[in-house]
Amino acid sequence: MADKREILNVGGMSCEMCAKSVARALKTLDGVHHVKVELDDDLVEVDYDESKVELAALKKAVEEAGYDIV
Ligand SMILES: [Cu+2]
Repeated sequence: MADKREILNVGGMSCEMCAKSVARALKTLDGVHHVKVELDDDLVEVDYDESKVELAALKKAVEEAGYDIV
């Protein structure tokens, strides 16, 4: 089954470490296959399997890592 691609607008990422933290938080979720952070644009691209993980869980992981879903 094809992955779903979601672009999250994430606030609070100010440097490469932040980008890594967000990417790591998302990648630990089962069903997340690809994460790409566009630091300059505050965007995080996530490819995931909808049957394994919900969008709400992606957002929660970002928030629990200490960043905001805008
Ligand atoms: Cu940082």
